[in-house]
Amino acid sequence: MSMLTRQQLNSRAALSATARAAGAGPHAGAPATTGGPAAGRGTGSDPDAQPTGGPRGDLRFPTGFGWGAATSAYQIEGGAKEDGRGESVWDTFSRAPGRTRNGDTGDVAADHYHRYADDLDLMRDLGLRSYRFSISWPRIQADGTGAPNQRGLDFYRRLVDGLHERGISPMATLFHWDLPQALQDAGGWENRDTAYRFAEYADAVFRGLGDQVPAWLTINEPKTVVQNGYLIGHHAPGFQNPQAAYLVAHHLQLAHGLAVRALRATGSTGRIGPALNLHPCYPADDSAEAGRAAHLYDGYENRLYLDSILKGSYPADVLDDLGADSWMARGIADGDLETISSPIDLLAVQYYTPYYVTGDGGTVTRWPTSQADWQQIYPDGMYDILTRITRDYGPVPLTVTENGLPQADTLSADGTVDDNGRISFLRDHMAAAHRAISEGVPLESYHVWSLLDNFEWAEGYDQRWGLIYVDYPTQRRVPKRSAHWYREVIRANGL
Ligand code: GCO
Repeated sequence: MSMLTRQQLNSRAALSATARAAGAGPHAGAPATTGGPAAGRGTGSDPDAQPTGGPRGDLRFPTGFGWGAATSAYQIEGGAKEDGRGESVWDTFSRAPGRTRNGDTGDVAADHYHRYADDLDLMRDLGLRSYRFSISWPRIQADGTGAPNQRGLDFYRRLVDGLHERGISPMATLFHWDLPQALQDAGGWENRDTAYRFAEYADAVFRGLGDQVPAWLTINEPKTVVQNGYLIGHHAPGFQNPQAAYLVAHHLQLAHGLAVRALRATGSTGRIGPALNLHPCYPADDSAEAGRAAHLYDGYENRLYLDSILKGSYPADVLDDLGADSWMARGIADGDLETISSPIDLLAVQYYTPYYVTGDGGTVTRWPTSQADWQQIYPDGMYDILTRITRDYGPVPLTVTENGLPQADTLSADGTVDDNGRISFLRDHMAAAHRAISEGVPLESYHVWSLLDNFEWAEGYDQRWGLIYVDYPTQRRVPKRSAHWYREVIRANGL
């Protein structure tokens, strides 16, 4: 199977298309026979299940555990033309006809740029201990180069100060996909120079905010840029070029390493690491072919990012599969892997779904899916990925920076949003994380994706991922039932 075909199957978009074409709905697929490490313990939670009540305190988390929630700039801020913000690839992409559902854009989104103070109060009411947000590169450098825009830095300074005033620890992502369009016009992530531009931007942010931000994340989900942005073209910049895709994978990781070094060079005591979406890849059956295919799939999904950052080498099976003449292989310069593997302080894990890989390199759906049909609900996958990292890469401090599910939540006439399926999902995944901690995994914090309903990329506003409902016409916020439940979890420090 060609690289493109496999990687198309590999992406969320293609996965859902495949599932739809096969008529696969919830509960499709046979039960695992071997099913990999988690076989036999599957507890895919039912998205329609009723919660069994509030937290009972049976599963206590370590003292000081960092209960949090996450967002990203383009998905919530709006304020697209304010205070000197430049254009990003997502402005261009979402405004192009047919690229997003209903033609939705992030021009207004949840209007967080204007409502951040109210949103900070909502975070305080939830009792959050940690808030993960992202900084919009085009607010800091409209064209991706040059002196930082003070008004952009000031916005994030106000946000960070507001978090500290409310006792919430800031965790800032430097790049959550909103590349300045001017840099895209100069070749984007295909151009090695973009990695150096990123390091300059990171340095400007570190100097502007550094003393107030204890934890930094470099690149959010490089794999999604590779797969959705450059293989499927379903995300900005919307290309379909497998050679370019893996060169981009290398340059994104180079950018990560350069930013780690830039932070150290400022003398900051802040911590830093990448934010990786990781997927356990299980063989779909017990054939040798499925075992081999699942291993290579794991290479593309996980080891292509983990081995390089944590061990200083790309996985040989993936490099072999790409070929010695691939653009990526030819783009790796001497010293790059030393840069990429610069020591990190924490590894951010984003867990949404497992993959079940067949002997021909395709995938099958085994568990109920959420409104996002690429997402199979499988809490044990959280346990498997966390324990696997510790087993294979040593005791690197871990934070879960995204976990959650979308639902078609509605605001009822009495002003409530009953998202019981989300409560079940979160409870089961938190329990899986707790099990990993109790077996020695150094997991420090957990962030729900997401704090607020927001712009879900190509899906526009149809999928609601928030703990807090956003009524877009009025921008009114309504904490969902899951938000009330989460507040009690935080208060009890457990389930
Ligand atoms: C990602 C991003 C988030 C998404 C979330 C739900 O993982 O794609 O980090 O921006 O909104 O994951 O799909």
